[in-house]
Amino acid sequence: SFQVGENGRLLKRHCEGEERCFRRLMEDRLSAFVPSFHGVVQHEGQDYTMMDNLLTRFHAPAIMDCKMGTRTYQEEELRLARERPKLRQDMYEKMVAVDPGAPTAQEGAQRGVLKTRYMQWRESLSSTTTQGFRIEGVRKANGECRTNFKRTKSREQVGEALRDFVDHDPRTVRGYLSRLKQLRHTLEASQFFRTHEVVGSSLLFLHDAAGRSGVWMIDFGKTSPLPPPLTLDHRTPWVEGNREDGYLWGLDNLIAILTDSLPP
Ligand code: 4IP
Ligand code: MN
Repeated sequence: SFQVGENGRLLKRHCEGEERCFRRLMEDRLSAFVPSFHGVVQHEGQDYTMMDNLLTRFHAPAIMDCKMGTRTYQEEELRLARERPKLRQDMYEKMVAVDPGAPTAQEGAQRGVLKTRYMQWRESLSSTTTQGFRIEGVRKANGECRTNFKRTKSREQVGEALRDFVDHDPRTVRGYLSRLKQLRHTLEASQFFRTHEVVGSSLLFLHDAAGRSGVWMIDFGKTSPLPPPLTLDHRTPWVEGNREDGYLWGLDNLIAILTDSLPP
């Protein structure tokens, strides 16, 4: 759903909610942590969101995508699942491929699972539930790609994957830590962040051999404004109805795990 556009721009399949987030984010103090938004364009009959291609700032970068938060689906999905339950065969198949024992007897007979059930299963299998974030994918500078993090769950497993991503270089870790702490500080003061439920959004990590590194917030397709005067602190545990997403709790854990990976 991505196209590389001209002069360092990226085209992503347009989505109304994401466009609204980008417009608000450009006016927020978080703008330094988000790829710049350049409007919506048409290409071969499709609408695309145009934004900065962050990769062009680096030379052969290593790339990591971490999905933030303890919940990866919107509360709305739960309501839909109750009102109009819809069985997903594709999600049942993705589930069986990872763990043939995961579906219940009923799900096996139906050969289908609800989307929320699938998403919750993915959360508890990975570090989403236990750490408040999960690694979705990594591409090392040498071109080596890994997306098999579905069962990377414990603090130790996550730490090991992070150390491998930075090739055990403490300078790279220090660069990321300083950026992540600035991000945390900015999130805690952001009007946008206080007033939005941020679900399914990722942090994009980039570093290269020249010693450059950076972290940006991406993917706002499932980020939604809260009905005023509701606000979130992004650390309080989620219970249905409170809209909390665990984003900052996850960022706290990510910072702690990276800090622990530094030599004493
Ligand atoms: C995917 O599952 C991700 O959870 C997607 O979330 C989700 O998209 C997909 O739902 C789901 O199939 P795997 O990562 O296990 O393949 P995200 O976009 O946050 O990565 P949405 O955005 O729709 O929840 P479907 O319904 O698009 O298939
Ligand atoms: Mn999505």
